[in-house]
Amino acid sequence: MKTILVLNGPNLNLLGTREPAVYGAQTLADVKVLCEQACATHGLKLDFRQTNHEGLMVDWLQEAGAAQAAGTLVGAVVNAGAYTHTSVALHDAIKGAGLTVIELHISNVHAREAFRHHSCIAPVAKAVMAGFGVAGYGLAISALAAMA
Ligand code: CA2
Repeated sequence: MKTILVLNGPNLNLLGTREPAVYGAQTLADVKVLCEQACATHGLKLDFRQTNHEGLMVDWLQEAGAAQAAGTLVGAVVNAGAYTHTSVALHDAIKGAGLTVIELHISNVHAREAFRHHSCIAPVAKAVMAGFGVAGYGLAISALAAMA
């Protein structure tokens, strides 16, 4: 059974505690359950992670690239949070690892502040999803499953 990595970046541990108008009321634990159900539907295993640390995201992306190359991982759904808009390190990690990534945002970043319109990750992502709320995680997993 192959695995899908769902990787969440900074502040996403706060999901459901503040800004419900932007991010909804569901917690990250709720999102994990949603992802587990989506993976189970497609006969896939889930590896669900969150960190506030950019370097740890780089480490995990490198490991995921190696797992994909070894045939045990389909790819990754990555919500890099604010690092999306700033991190050349994440861009380089995804590119260097040869990892299949779906960039995901809960909110429609293009309907928000201008600084959220640029993504360092989009050029090295297979696809980009934004604005579907947390339901986007399930949609992204289905899209990756179709590539398994
Ligand atoms: O819409 C998304 O998923 C974002 O990736 C979320 C990031 C933001 O910096 C991106 O521009 C768009 C922020 C995640 C912070 O999440 C919070 C949730 C509840 C309370 C506080 C922060």
